Amino acid sequence: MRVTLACMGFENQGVEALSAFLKAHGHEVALAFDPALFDDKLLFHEHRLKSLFDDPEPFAERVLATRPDVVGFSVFSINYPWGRERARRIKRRAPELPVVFGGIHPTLAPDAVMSEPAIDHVIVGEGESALLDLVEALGAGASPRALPNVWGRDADATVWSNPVRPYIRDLDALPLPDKDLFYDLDGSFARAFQTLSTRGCPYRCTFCCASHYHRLYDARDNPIRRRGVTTILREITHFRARHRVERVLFEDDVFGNDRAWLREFAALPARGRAALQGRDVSRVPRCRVGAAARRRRLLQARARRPDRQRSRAPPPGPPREESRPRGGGAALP
Ligand code: B12
Ligand code: SF4
Repeated sequence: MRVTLACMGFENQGVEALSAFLKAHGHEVALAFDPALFDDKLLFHEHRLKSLFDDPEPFAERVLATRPDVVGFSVFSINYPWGRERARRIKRRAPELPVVFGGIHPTLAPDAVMSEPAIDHVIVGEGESALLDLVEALGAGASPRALPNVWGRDADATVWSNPVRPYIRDLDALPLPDKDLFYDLDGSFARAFQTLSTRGCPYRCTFCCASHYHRLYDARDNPIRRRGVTTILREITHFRARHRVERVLFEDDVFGNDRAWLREFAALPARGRAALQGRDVSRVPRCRVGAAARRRRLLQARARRPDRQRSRAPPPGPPREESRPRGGGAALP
């Protein structure tokens, strides 16, 4: 089967994982990438210029030109409307072509996504095996009605759904991500090499959608899974040999919260000089909790360095007028 995966704005590790998995099982994958000029939902938004470039029709044509048997959209909440609009255009031109949505937004709100008639299936949670099963069922003309993680719609428009299968525990058994999908399109994607050392987050911050996974999956199924240091090294070495990698960015929700793993990882530059020498390896503080912890550590480090503290202290002398307590009241402790 030929699957076209569609996404916008940025390199997408979910798409890379799905593509690698489908290809490892003998399917063909094409990428339909929309750079979403002037409205990439993160860095650049310029309304007037955006309206010049934001035409869903050519994108739908591009998807159909790849001659897919199945089209999959990967979306967050913020770019779901982008995907929905393009799915509508595709459906208008090719009503029989199955359109599947996956990613964090369909995982959080599958019923809302399924209420869109242009979308035939939603896959919630981890997508590798679920998408493979769905593609193979569709290819064989079999019913996808009982496939775990998969949502769909009957002929009478009744929406059906299935519980999820367990998490993939052994991340090292997965094929390396298909980064060439993006790198062949634009080599500059490789410069900031995005990777992950884990999947999932063990915490349940109420404001964060990562906590939803604790509700979606069996409570006994620990969401955090870790890749081996050797696998990560193999991945970086593999892509560095083919592309110009300048920085390595770890996009984990929680990075390095396992000390034994971290010790092994810390020894990685010594072990893998060919892969990392002279490279800038950083952990992107995606997670606000991670960022807050980092800030706390910085403050603690600063507190231990009195010279730094002094340089930030207000100049000697009486307090400036505006910083005195107002109304003659006592200063708060
Ligand atoms: C890396 C990352 C980024 C990168 C890359 C984004 C990208 N386009 O991929 C950058 C820095 C660019 C980024 C930007 C933003 N991000 Co971000 N990002 C992440 C992060 C940390 C990791 C995502 C990842 O690569 N996961 C690893 C892959 C393997 O997993 P996955 O993506 O979930 O994919 C699996 C399944 O979801 C499923 N799947 C995914 N796609 C599809 C498609 C189909 C067809 C199927 C069947 C299945 C499927 O199968 C995949 C394999 O199992 C997540 C947090 C997280 N843990 O998910 C936040 C997260 C996705 N980001 C978030 C947000 C809010 C943003 C921004 C909107 C931030 C902003 N503007 O302030 C922008 C959006 C930019 C854009 N246009 O995409 C939120 C999304 C919340 C929501 N409800 O949508 C998250 C969940 C963080 C959070 N906890 O709040 N982000
Ligand atoms: S905010 Fe961070 S620590 Fe909290 S649930 Fe989300 S990803 Fe996990």
